[in-house]
Amino acid sequence: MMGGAPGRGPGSGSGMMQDGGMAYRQLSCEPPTAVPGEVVRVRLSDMGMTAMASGDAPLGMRMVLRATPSVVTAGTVTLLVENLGWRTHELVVLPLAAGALDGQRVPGADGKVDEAGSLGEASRSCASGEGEGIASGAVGWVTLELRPGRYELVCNLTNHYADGMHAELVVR
Ligand SMILES: [Cu+2]
Repeated sequence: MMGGAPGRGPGSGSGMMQDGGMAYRQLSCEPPTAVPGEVVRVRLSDMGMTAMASGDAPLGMRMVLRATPSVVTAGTVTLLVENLGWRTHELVVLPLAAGALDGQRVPGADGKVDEAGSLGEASRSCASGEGEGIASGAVGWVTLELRPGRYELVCNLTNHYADGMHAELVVR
């Protein structure tokens, strides 16, 4: 629990005032200053336009997953993931089949894609590895040993893949 008494302060009461409603969130925690291997910075965002973004996302919402750089050298790679959106997100690393492009997977009835062959994920707030998701405004990270190949970085929360949260990562 963060400091501050409940029911006090400008955030209480009805509605939430947000300066510049479309602005990215301020990050609530800092990524580690030193991580192993080559660093890929991943930014997750959504155009929720509201701080009340709970429940499953609808199809057709615009969501973005961007990775920089998109090409790295084989070996130790740390994915540093910033959730700049209003919703909880995550990052899962999947192999990309020869000839396939990112975004071509077909989600199941649950709005998620098959995670078979997953190499790992960053889905904890302010921590490394797998958890319950990276909260809005938080950072997560994961360090992986990646062989040469093509990978797809996805957010696999319900409907997020179909809403645009995928990007290719090439390992040489
Ligand atoms: Cu997401």
